[in-house]
Amino acid sequence: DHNKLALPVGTTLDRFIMRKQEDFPYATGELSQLLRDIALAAKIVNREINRSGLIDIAGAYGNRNVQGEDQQKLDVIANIRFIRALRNGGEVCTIISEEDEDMIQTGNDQGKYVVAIDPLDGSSNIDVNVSIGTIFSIYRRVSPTGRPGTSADCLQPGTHQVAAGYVIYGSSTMLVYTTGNGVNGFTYEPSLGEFFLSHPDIQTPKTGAIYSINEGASDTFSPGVVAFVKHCKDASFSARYIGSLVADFHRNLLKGGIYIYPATGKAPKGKLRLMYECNPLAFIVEQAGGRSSDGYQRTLSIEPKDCHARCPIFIGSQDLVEQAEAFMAQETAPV
Ligand code: P6P
Repeated sequence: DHNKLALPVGTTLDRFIMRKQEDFPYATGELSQLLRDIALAAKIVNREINRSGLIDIAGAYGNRNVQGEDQQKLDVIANIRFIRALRNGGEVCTIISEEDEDMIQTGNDQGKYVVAIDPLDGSSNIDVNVSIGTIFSIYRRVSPTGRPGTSADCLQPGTHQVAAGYVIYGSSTMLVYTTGNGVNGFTYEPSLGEFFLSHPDIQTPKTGAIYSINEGASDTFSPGVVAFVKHCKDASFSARYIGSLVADFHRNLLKGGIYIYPATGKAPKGKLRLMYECNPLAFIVEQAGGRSSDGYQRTLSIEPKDCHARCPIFIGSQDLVEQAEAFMAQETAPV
């Protein structure tokens, strides 16, 4: 069918969005506009990041964000840019952001969508030129339009996502997203200011030989995690941990592998956030044929308790996540 009509590599993001919208007979273009708004903000943030070494904006901002972390100026700029783009686009009524404790009301009370976003994840990596990323998740609001969004609009399980994606600001800048019909990757050409389809219909390998986990915390890993990590070593896997979620995730998505941020002594519920880190990446990896859980439960079915809830994450190639889950199940099985 039309949807399976593969658009040629080199198609621009705009044309791709337009052609895909035609596949949705009742689409009225709001989601398409929303995706364009995100791409615009990504271009602006990309430019700021590439200049950050030159202009004195890379240093710590001084005040601390809700995460209690030093707020890098680029964090703040990225947050401002994405919120502004979503506000001006008019399609989004409410935003939850890693950078803000409370829901952000855009004033677009007629907006049908809610966005959860980590505007610049891995910001501690900015000063050392490591790849960083934006992660976003899009939901249809459940409350009636004509008034601001509610917490019920924001606290939906990951299975309710209508779209999710990330931008990786790396050796090249890419936008990777899904609307529930597969995953497509677009590479940014700064000289033209355009994203071009470079990775159509991404399928993550069913298995792999890369494991990504911060073994500095291994003394506090649960027995199931210790056993799975040993299994990876016995199988001569490569250990690859950049310490920047989007970069670690993107490499494993393309090459196969597993990324784990488990419960640790310092992070008893894991460190990563359900709404704007785990759920969007879980949607993407499932659409690419992979798997994501907290070790026991499918990430997408976790009921969010609050906007900034944390959860453990085991995400990547289906076989590896299933193997890790088997070790976690043994751990809880009566000895
Ligand atoms: P740790 C960066 O601060 C981040 O949120 C993710 O991008 C990254 O994967 C993780 O935390 C690294 O955490 O505890 O291993 O330094």
